[in-house]
Amino acid sequence: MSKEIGTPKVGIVMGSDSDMPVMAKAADILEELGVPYEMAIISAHREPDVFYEYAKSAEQRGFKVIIAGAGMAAHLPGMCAAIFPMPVIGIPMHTTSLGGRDSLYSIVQMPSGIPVATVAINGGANAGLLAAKILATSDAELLGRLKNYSAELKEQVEQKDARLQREGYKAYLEGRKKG
Ligand code: RP5
Repeated sequence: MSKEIGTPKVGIVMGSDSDMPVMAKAADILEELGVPYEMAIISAHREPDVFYEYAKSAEQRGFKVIIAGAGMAAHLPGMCAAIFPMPVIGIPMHTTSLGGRDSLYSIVQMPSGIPVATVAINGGANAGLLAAKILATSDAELLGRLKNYSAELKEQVEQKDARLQREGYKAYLEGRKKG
């Protein structure tokens, strides 16, 4: 369990510490948007009893969304969705053997009745954003922060295009290589 800003509203859970660099991107976004979360490493396969307790108690502990990341035979998100009654967002991990398609198919192909909102392979940041957007449906201040976030993204693209128009593509590419 880790970093908290108030009572955690989002549970971030991963099957192994090898997933942490991707899961950290979800945590970074939630911190930027001021959404309290709790992070845990829990393996559905290696410690099913601990996993069951986590998923079973998540609602009572105040979680409104769970972000679950796993790789290979990635059952953690789907099993969270089977037990936790609110939204579950799944992050398929990139894998060396099958490039993450194993994780993606394991997470996205849920049976009817048990949905997992699956983001891209290694899509940690989008998982954090999606969790925040779900919470923003009943939190006007958070919605405002999300709108500012989107406005900043737009501004970044506009600045890049202005630079391209100013410098031309050759100088632009040189600048990218240097810095
Ligand atoms: C999954 O197996 C984890 O989510 C991880 O992505 C993958 C490999 O785990 P480690 O062998 O690195 O612990 O359960």
